[in-house]
Amino acid sequence: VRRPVGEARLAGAGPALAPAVALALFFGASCSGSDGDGRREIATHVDDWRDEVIYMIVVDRFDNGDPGNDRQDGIGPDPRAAGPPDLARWQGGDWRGIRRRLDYLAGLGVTTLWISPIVAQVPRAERQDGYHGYWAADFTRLEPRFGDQDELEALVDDAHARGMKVILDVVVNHTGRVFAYDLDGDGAMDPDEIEPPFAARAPYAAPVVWLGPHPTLWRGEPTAKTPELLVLGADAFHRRGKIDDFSAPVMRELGDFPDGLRDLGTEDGEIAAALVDTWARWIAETDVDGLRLDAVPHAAPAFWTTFATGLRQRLAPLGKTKLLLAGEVWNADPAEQARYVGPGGLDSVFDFTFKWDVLDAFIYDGVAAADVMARYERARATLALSPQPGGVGLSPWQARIVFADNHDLPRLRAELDDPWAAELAMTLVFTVDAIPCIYYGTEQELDGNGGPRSRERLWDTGFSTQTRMYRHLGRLAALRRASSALRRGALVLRYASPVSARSEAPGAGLLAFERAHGDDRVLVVVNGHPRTSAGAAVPTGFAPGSRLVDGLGGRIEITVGEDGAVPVDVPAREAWILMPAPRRAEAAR
Ligand SMILES: [Ca+2]
Ligand SMILES: [Ca+2]
Ligand SMILES: [Ca+2]
Repeated sequence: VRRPVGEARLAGAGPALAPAVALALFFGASCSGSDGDGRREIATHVDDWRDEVIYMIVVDRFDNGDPGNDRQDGIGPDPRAAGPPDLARWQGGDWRGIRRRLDYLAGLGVTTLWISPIVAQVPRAERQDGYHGYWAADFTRLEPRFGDQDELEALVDDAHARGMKVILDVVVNHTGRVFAYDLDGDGAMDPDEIEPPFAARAPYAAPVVWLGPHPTLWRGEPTAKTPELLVLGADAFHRRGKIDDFSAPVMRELGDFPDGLRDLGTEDGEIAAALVDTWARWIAETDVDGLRLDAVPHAAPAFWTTFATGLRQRLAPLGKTKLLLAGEVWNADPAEQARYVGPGGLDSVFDFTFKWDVLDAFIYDGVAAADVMARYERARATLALSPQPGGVGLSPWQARIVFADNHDLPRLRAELDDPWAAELAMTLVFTVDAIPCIYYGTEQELDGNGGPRSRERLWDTGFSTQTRMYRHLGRLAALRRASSALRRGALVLRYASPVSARSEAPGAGLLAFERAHGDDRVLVVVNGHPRTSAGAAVPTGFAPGSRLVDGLGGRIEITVGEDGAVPVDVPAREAWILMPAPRRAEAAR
């Protein structure tokens, strides 16, 4: 039972690090896939994560499969409301909605669903709702607007039945606004008690006002039938007030996220262990294949080693290996990303270096291909670390996830409303040596410009499979399926123009790289120039005399010269994926 923010009840800042431990009834285990003890069997469903195409879903915005769960406790979309939807508020999407669109996703070539957080939310604040899922009210209950546990398990089972995997989005750094700082001690939340300034030396001494029930974590083995609850009191949180400088290290780790989210004491041994137990249990109950971890730099690096190692140790004996642990490190500096993928840490990061310093720089800003590829090489050298023991079996570089936009950024088409530029960006996402990720709605050419505006309701589009971008992404995914080089081959740079992609010099904007795996080899040639074609003789690893064609369907046919080079002249903002002629017929099948 959750109360809306504002209906406060008072609780002292008691000794909550020795919290009340309560017994909770075991969730009714799903009938499907149970091992006879009532426990669901879990397994590893992935071979090599580099073979995957990830699709990120904001559950509230994808499809509404059950209007009956939209409103809870009087909070949710108003079916009588007229006019355009208020995208800062709940819209009604749910797990059943995703489940009924798996054909649409398979047609796009998606193999892994990354779904926004699943746990119960603080439903409403002044300016927005918890529709996005990043405002946990409790870690041991599911958000009822998204469905119940049977719905979540059914989604995972249906995905697995067609070879798709599911990644859960997880926030451990903070909860939603579960309490206010009661600075004046009047037992109620006042406006200046939501985000008090950062306290550099010690937690606020004032008591807190709880705005709903205390959040809970589970403790114990993930398969225990009667898990213990760890009830989080005020002392489980840092209580330092607001982060107003995200570059200040202490504030970054101990402060509250904007809008009054509450920073959890993840360095505390008991809390860290319970976070491991809680997420091991959710994975054991749902059989999901990986976690996307939110706000990684806001918890201490040592916490992530505890969390990652703990999950692997608990889940491997149950049959769940190759669990992907991929962190959101909101930083273009590869050295910052590398802090969290050292020995025993996370498997992978979302590659913000690629997004900002390579893709955006090259396509949006016209930075010379040679300069962006120098940044790429620096990132490669920094993240070429060992695979995690018991992890996914790939180095952090091989397992990193690349993207052109996401739920926290303006959409691709908002930043540059040019379908050719958008296609070029997605071609690079699908052809560099990383796991590609599509933000939902890219295939419908949505153009929301950041915040709730770029978390549109996908069902308003009608789920057409005939848009230009849907077909482009489908082709790219088919090429990856057909080519182990595109999935697993190392990247070898073959040509990078040293001049700006806005310059009129010959070859300006040209970038070419090759990927090879076994006998399979492809050459990707890209022109980032918005107006003029770019040509050069590009060295290749193909045998002289080989005939190459464009896997993307362009009417290109090129013969490799005696010196192994190919002459190319690529039109403005176009890309070719060159491969031996017979392979094109294979890829098209
Ligand atoms: Ca619904
Ligand atoms: Ca007060
Ligand atoms: Ca923190």
